Amino acid sequence: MITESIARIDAERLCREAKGILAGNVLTGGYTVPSKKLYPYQWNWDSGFVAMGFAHFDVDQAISELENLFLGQWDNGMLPHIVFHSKKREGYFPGPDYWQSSKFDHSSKHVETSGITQPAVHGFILERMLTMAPDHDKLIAFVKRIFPKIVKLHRYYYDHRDPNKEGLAYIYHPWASGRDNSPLWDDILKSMKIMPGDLPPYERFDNKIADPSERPSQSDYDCYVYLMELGKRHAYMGTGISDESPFLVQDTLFNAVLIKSNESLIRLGQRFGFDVEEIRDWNKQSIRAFDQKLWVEDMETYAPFDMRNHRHIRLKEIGAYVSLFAGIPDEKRARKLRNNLYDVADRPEGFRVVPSFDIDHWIFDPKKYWKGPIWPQMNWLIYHGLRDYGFMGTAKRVKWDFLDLVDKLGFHEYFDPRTSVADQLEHGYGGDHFSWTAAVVLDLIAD
Ligand code: 2M8
Repeated sequence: MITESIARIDAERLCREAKGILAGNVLTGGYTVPSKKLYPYQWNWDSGFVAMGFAHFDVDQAISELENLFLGQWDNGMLPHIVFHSKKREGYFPGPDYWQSSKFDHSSKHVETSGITQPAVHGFILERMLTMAPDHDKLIAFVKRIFPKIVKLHRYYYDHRDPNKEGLAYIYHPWASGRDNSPLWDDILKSMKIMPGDLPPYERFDNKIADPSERPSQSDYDCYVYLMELGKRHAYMGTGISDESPFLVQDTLFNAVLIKSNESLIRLGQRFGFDVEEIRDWNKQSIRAFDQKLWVEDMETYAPFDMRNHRHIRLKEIGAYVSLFAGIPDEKRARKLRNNLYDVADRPEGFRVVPSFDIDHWIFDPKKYWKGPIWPQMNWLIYHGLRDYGFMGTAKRVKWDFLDLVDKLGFHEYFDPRTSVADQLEHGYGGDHFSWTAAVVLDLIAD
């Protein structure tokens, strides 16, 4: 039996601080950075959660957040993972000078951006914003304006990222998964043959701002740059990428988020008089393909599929649980997923949920970025998934473990899942004054 930990938190103080952090991370122009020092531009899925956070106390800013993000949408529909509104070069690598997006005809005509994408949270975020301010005229007008842009983004995935027309979109860079250095990608990255001259000279920025022991390794970074070079060679689109990329993955989290957003678009479209037949067709096929292709019975979980090597990536990790949020598994599979969580939460050695990677695997590292720590937006996604399936005890545990961590350790980017350690630490890991942490705190407390 899972033991519920309803933490005693100072909700009023947390909300006050969360609002202050969000407001403090808004830059001129009306968009929000994830964390001023570490991520000094606008990030894609971060901004989705940020818009949800703002919708609790400043709907105008929530709208401005997504308006600004979609200025970066490419003419082909792709929504990049970073939008560089500011001309100021912040020293960030890879910055606008590296990506050179404006060289390509099908890129955004408004701003410079990166050339890869991130999970498409915008559909369900929009629906959530609307539940907070259902009669807000400006928000309703905005929903009508942005709806076709989100559909265009989804169409890009189905037209350009699904070569076999299976209903599952691929990613060709770990950063597009949102879980940069997850052990999921290790075997593929290790198999990549990088020759002298394949990489341009580059200087990392991230490990100068955050503790290098909490960041991806140098060899991982070389692989990231290799894949960006490959993307750039193919103008960041087209069959060249699916023909050549050693990294070609149908990811769990990425596709579950797409499915959930499709679902929200169907409801929003019906309410505001848009034709939703195309979205219905996509989603029917995607749900079936996800459930059939990504489920690995002997592991009792979903796993990403490595299209280049025609095999599942057989590791237990956090992306699988997002399937609950998307309503994909039947009751039996949902229970199996929930039982995996039980197992982590009830360990005598003491873990908060949800660690981002399998705590029994030798690679598990409770301090290292996506190799083990707890992530705010992931707890939010999993909390809602569990709740929708009626697993209330586990859902509450996911919610309160996270809120308690923020209460004790501050508004950080990610957190140590070990109770013995977390109770002695003075702060969380990675960047501080972190925007999505603040946004998720506001939404979970209000829930
Ligand atoms: C992390 O990713 C960036 C690259 O995009 C990085 O490591 O430099 C990830 O956690 C990603 O999911 C997140 O959107 C981004 C900004 O918070 O940071």
